[in-house]
This record gives sequence, C-alpha cells and structure tokens, in this order.
Amino acid sequence: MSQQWSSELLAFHDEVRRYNLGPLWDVIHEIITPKPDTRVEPYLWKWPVIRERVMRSGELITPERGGERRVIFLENPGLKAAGQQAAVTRTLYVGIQLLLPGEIAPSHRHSQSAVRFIIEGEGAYTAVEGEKIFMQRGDYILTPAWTWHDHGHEGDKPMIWMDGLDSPFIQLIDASFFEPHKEKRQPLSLPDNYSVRRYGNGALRPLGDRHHGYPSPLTVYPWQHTVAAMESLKSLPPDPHDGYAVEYINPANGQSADPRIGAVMQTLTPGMHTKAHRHLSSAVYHVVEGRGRSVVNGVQLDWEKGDFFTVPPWAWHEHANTGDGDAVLFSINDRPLMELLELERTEAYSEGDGHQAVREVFAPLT
Ligand code: 1HN
Repeated sequence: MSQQWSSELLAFHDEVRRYNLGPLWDVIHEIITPKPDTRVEPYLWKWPVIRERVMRSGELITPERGGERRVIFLENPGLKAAGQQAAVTRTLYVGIQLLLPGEIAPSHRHSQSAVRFIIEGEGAYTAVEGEKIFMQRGDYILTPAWTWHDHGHEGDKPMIWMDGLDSPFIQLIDASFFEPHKEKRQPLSLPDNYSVRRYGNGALRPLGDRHHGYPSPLTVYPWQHTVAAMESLKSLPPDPHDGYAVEYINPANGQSADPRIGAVMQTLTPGMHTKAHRHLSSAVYHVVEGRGRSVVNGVQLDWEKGDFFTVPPWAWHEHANTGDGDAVLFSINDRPLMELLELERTEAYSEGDGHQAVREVFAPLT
C-alpha cells in the first residue's frame, strides 16, 4: 500500500506516529476489509493424539497443582501465530479435561461461560450453584458465568470431557473476573440432578414454577434426550446444510442454553452429504460417532470418532458421512454473540450442485 505515498508523506506518517496518533488513509483497508480477513484456520485434531497427552497429564499433574484444572486445550495454529493463546476461534476455547477417581477440581467462579460435553467415563459429577450434576457420556452440561463450580469423581475409571468456554472473547473485551471459593467443595443445597428432574421433560415443568429468563433452569441435557430429538427429526426431510440437527436451548426463554455459547448436535445418516453454506459465526466440532469428511473453504478434513475440527468465521463448509452407520457431530459456536450484535449473516453456496471443489486434503498431525 504505502508505495503510493511520497517520501514527504511517509516522513509525515512517521512524525504523526511519534505522538501516538495515526494517519487513517494508510491503514483504512486493513481495518475495514470487504469481508472477514480471519487468521483462524480450518484445522483438525485427531483424538488418539489428544487422548494420549490427556492421559499422560494424569501422571504428571493434579487438578490442584494445575492451577485448578487438569486440561489440555486446542490451539488454532493461525491464532497462535497471531499471538493469541488457548483459542480455537477468536471467541471460542476448547479443552479436554481429565478427572481421576477420588480427585476434586476445587470450587471457583469466573465471568467466562463454560459448557461441557461428556466424552468418556462415569461416576464423576460437577457441582454448580449447590447442585451435584452427575456426568454421563453424551451429556451436555452448563456452567453459567459467575456460578460456583467444582468437579468430583466417585467412580473408578478416568473421566474425560470437553470444556467449551468464551474465554478468548472475554479476554478480548477485558472482562475477566475470577474468584476461588473459600472451601475446596462448595456446600450443596439442592437434591442431586435437581434441574433435570424438574426441567428435563421438554415443554413441561412443575406446576407453579415461575423461573424465567437467564440462567437456564436446566443445567444438564442428557444424551438420551438429544438422541430422541434427532430420531424424531429423522421422520422428516433433513436440513440441506445440517442434516438432522438440534440446538440446546434454555426452556425458560427458548434462547440458546448458554447466552454466549451456542451448541448443536447433528446426525448425518449413511451416504448423506450436506450442501455448503457459510455464516459469520465460527464453530468447533467434536465427532461423537461415525466417520466422514467436511470440506471447509476447499480444505478436506477427514474425521472419525473423537476428532475435533474448526470452522472459521465466514468459511464455506459441508459435511459428508462416509461410514456405514450414522455420523453424529457435536459443535459449539458463537452464534448467540453474533445474533445479539446483529452481525450474523448466512449464505448458501450457489455454484454447481452446492458442493465446493476440494483444493487441499488436510494432513493432520498423528
Ligand atoms: C474452568 O473453570 C474449567 O471449571 C475448565 O472445569 C476450563 C478454562 C479456562 C478458565 C476456566 C472448569 C477452564 C476454566
């Protein structure tokens, strides 16, 4: 850009910058781009690579010595190169947490929202605001911002889950607050699994309950409920871009279960290949079941059970099930933020048959 400026003007730029001022004409096209110019890359992490490191962390560190939690997080290499730590997209963090039998991850609260998707094990619980919520594979669990939470394990096998947080976004806007609880475990004030016993029946709630709005009165979305919802959709035509997809909502207001982190579960039946589309909101996917491939901005990501991958903002993406059984994808996204800010936009890929050309097959680290 700057070649077009005379040496006199370039000297003026330097002079202006010495006063912590700046000439807009020199940077306007970097600040205001015609479309998102993202550093977030389409990227895929293989589950065996993650799991091996997570299990090894169990031999080397405890949750308490690990500064509260024992977690290996995903880091998008494009953001790492741009100096942003512990982020998969500009707004979303994903980590894989391990809790061993008998361990406690001490109680604390923070201004970041957290959501969890349970991957492996049983017998562990997360206590959130006085309620013990037992974790089972496939469950989706909320830890709304600024709620006390600690984890404990009463079972006998390693427990592994995915944490999703809005921590990169909270860091960007300098909104981080954190407080440890004075006790390792917060006092319990509610029956175990209270929220799902009251609100786990979809459109029904106990008579007289007047809870409304935020936070969601339902804090755990059991796997069987999610499966039943997707099975029910299978009797209808699938969404051309998402297959048989459901989103987790707050039953008291119909909005996203967490107001900052959206979450989706989708089934692709054998042979299904969705049409490409793009939206501003970015997403991180976890493969719950099956195998397949996604094409993200022309990059083919081949995935199987346990893998994680990114869809950057405004990236064309389509998914195909290449296995014999159903493929099931869990994902978190920042759509609630984009919608709140009136920024979300969506576009269907209209060229040819609605599928992108593959220009690169991604080679994951193994
Ligand atoms: C956190 O509190 C948890 O409660 C997990 O399990 C991951 C990452 C960043 C900040 C806080 C948890 C976290 C976290």
